[in-house]
Amino acid sequence: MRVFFSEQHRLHFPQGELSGGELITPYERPSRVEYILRRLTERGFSDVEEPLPIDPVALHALCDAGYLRFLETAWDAWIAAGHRGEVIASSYPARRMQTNRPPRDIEGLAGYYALASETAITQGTWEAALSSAACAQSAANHVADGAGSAFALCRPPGHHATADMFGGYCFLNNAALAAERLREGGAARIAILDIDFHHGNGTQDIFYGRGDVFFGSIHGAPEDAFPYYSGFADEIGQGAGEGATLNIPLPPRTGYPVWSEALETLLGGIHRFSADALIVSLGVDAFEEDPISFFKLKSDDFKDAGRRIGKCKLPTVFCLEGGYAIEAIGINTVNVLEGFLETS
Ligand code: OKP
Ligand code: ZN
Repeated sequence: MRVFFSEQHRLHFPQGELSGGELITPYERPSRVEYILRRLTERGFSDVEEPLPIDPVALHALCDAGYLRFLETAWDAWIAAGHRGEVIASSYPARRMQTNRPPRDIEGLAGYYALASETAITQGTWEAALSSAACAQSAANHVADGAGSAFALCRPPGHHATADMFGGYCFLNNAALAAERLREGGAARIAILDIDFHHGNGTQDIFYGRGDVFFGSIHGAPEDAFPYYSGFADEIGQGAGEGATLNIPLPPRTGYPVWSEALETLLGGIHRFSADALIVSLGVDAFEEDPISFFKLKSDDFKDAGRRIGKCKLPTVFCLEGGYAIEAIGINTVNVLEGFLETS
């Protein structure tokens, strides 16, 4: 399985994540990918390639133009306004306020394009986000060209990002870009399987009205887990997309017996959808030792999950999402890939 990876991810490393009222060292940090790269090497995944630069046409087809301009210029505007910290949103267009009037002031604009305040924008964020999206796009091109599978080692992650919002450590929706690439490459129907602990609200939002892209997710129930306001079981898609969204929220302390049953339900949905290709939003924060999640999967469970996914026998692009138990992130991620290769 070819791995797509760019060193440019290092350009995004905020000093602060707003957590419990404090600015802490972000969970989503550059060393995450070092652990994954080391494990990939140990396990013989030696085909690691730099992605081609992002295709700007595809990026603009996916995202709001004002949002892209904001991401590109936010840091400079923030500094020019005299702010001394990192770009962190603090005001939001909340219930009954104006959601379609981007303010001129950069502090207001940050909240206009944000969905949460834990995620800071810094000097290199835009370049890093582009490189992450490029990994997903190149991986999808590789699979569209006939490879059975590919792994996009994306950092920063993408599944919380919508066409016009950042947050939850995400800026550009890597999985959505990969899905559109596979569509252009000839796959008529795409399934996105999101096994990250957190609900992939961004991916869901992007495809909510689409009948040609299935989105299925297992995640911590919104009552108890970020992103709190989406991922309920009754969110099933709308219009042409009705029935093409499948959410399985699960409660605190859920272990592999229940989790794997939910996975089988999603895989059944993907089978009935008759997808031609699969994207896996591969977060491994369902791990029992993850510091910001509450599922109880063990490292071996990730291999079994990979085996189950492989049985779909679909061309598959894996996009890295979350996973914050740093010492185990390599083992858990590569376990999914190895399980997949055993059965696919
Ligand atoms: C991103 B991905 C910690 C709360 C963290 C944001 C979580 C983003 C997860 N105090 N809230 O889905 O792994
Ligand atoms: Zn997550």
